[in-house]
Amino acid sequence: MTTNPNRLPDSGSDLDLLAEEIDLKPPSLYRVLLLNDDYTPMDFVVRVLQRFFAMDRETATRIMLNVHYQGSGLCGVFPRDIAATRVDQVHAFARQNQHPLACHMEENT
Ligand code: TYC
Repeated sequence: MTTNPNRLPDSGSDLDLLAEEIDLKPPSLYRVLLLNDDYTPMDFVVRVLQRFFAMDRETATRIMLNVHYQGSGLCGVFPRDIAATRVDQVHAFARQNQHPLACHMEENT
């Protein structure tokens, strides 16, 4: 037996993997970004940011204008499943309302 802290609690056999040989990295986080377009109304984008990213109206308006003038803007940083759900929700809501609004996620390296 060993007191090596890199060994898992139930280790003891030579077949055990060192903890560092297993993927113990914390899960990656993902940035969710809104993209500008020429057609989606500004007030709709503000509503999207309030509804799906829990922003107050002032913050949502600031982010929307940032996207409008800069081309894209950060909505939030989330674990992968949550980021993917937010992207899907934004796309579904935009399509229901016939807007081309686009939303992407990318690993937060
Ligand atoms: N550019 C759009 C307009 O002038 C507004 C807009 C802002 C669209 C942000 C998309 O993600 C967006 N109506």
